[in-house]
Amino acid sequence: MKLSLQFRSALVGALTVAALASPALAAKWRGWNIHPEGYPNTTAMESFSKAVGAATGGKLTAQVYNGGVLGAQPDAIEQVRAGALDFANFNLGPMGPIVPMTNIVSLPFIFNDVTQMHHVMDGPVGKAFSDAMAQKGIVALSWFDSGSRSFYNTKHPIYTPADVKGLKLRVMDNNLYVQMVAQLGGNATPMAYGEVYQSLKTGVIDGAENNFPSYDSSNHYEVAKYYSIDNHLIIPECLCVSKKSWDKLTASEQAAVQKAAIDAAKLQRDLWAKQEEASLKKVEAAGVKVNHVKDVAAFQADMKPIYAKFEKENPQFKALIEQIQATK
Ligand code: GTR
Repeated sequence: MKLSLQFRSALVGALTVAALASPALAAKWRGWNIHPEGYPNTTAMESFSKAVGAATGGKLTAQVYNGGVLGAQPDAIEQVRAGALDFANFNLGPMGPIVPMTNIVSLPFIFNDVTQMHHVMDGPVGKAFSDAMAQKGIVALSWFDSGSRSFYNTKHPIYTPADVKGLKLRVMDNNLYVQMVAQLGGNATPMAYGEVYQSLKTGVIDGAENNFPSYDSSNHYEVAKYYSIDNHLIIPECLCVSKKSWDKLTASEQAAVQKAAIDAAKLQRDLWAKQEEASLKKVEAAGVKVNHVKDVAAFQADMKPIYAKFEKENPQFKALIEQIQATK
């Protein structure tokens, strides 16, 4: 009895390895990543690539191209949908125009803190988002951290909404951010991430908004020396796979890729927390003036019309918004 059980489990083990090592088709996946070497997301994407190769005995290879060399984020999202790219680390900000439900996380101040965002994304709301994304051809396998975003600029610290007045600020490609800056009296310019450094340097824009690790790794801190913490956006990111590529995998390959994505997200979240501190120290040492805005409530109050408009135009998302707000 004992022997036959051992034999059974050895057989199951051997079958699993055989299944993983024999995909329906050998495939070479290409992945999009906007960040440079050493950034937490890059390290996590590289570990995902390695794990996928190892788990499939090299039949499925997943090569990630870093630094945004495969193009700007909105284009990359379209390419993943079309199956021209196989996987990516996307921010849900530029996902909004394609998957309207994900616009909910682009409502300024929707999350109080990162812990609440985790609880939301790891629960039913996260599941609703991934279902909506899958319908648009994007399979979200795990959620990465992206900290919280605040404004930085070349002119002066921002303490009150009045300090935003007249500033030309770069935003990601989503009309909600244009509205957000307009509500504070600034002028928003949607622009590709890769163009921001030069635009800050030449004065085409006065500022932008991002988390500390991106402000650091993009070198924006070298040219825009005032970083003012208001934490207006806490946007989750995904490790996503093209549905076209995903559907070609066997069930056991999908399980292996899913596990690699969950492991990559755990690694990313660990590295993220450390990187936030390291980047803050680095930019301060480089002469950046970091300040907290005086009254976050004043910024939040200015966002009320955005919520009213969004809720009027998207009554179908009311319940989800309330679910998020009720999550601790
Ligand atoms: C970063 C994010 C990128 C990209 C970038 C941007 O924080 O990780 O995916 O969205 O911001 O501002 O374009």
